[in-house]
Amino acid sequence: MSVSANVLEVFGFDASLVEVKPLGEGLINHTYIISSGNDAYVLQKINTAVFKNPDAIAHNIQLIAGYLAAHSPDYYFVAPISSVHGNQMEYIDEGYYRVFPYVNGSHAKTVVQNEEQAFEAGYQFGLFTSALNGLDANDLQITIPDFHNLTLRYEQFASALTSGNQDRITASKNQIQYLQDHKWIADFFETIKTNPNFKLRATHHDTKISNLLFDENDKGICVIDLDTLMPGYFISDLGDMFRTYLCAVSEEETDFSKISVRPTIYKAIVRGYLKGAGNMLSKDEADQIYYAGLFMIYMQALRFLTDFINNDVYYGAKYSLHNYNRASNQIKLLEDYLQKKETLQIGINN
Ligand code: GN1
Ligand code: MG
Repeated sequence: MSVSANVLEVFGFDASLVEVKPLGEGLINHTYIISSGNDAYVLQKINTAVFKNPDAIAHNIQLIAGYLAAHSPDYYFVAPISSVHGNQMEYIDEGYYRVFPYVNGSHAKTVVQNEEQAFEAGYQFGLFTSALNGLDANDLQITIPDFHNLTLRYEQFASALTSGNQDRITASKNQIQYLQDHKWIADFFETIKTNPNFKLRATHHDTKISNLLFDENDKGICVIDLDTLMPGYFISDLGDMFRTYLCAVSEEETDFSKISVRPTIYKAIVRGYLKGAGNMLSKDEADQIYYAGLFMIYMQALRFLTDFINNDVYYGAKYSLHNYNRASNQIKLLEDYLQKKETLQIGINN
């Protein structure tokens, strides 16, 4: 995929004067870095198979940019730049695009290397949600309906088992059994949905480490990738940090002997998150800090395996067993997370 001169021009760039290169490892949107003299920008093409209403994304970003400017003027927020037509999102040659300024001196990480980084990320994502605590989450539009509705994710998995690729179902027999045996994780989510003490909050929904920009001293600068910002529960954000920071290798790792939960990182995430979140969480919410990890790791295992069984229609695959391996990786992570439950909770006040 390359970027047409037309797209660049709509955002005020002269295609003959800039350099455009792919950026990052996101599975859903296409991201590029535009170098223009001493300045750099990040261009994204929105995947409209996933985000069926890209204007909802633009609406949400504008809403929180205004809210943060009014209520937390010191909060560092990177808003998209306007096109030559004054829009933050443009429909060009059958695609939706937007451009952010590149934050100078920033870098993104793909894995968490130490407790300091885990603390910093926990802190930044906690701060983000608490800065938006006074915003009525229902004013945000829903960019992907039922995105983290674990009940529905389980149903999608169950229906893939009846309509999906039979060879792939046979090949995943053990993984299917494991996920069925752990359906109680999805069932527990039902009690959260009906508990009035679980607040619907402005939730990021994709708190992997690459969605936080760090400076050269490894201090967090700001959170990025706000496409899935919408009403949700805190367990999505805290849980995705557990899912993606606890282990020293990512969901792409196929040597499963390397998959292990690091209790010191768990504690650092929780300490950072609670510092950023302040006293935002209710008692019922704080009681489910450990569950947040079960919720997200289990959901990601379900989503990868469902996609494998459905011939990789959602995530795509670089090789035939790609989503099978990703699902197996997440199951291994879940096993270790369950096994270390006691150790993780020692010294954590919940
Ligand atoms: C997708 O595209 P990316 O990497 O930002 C997915 C997340 C998954 C993640 C797994 C919209 O995020 O929910 O956790 O892949 N986003 C969407 O790597 O489905
Ligand atoms: Mg994302």
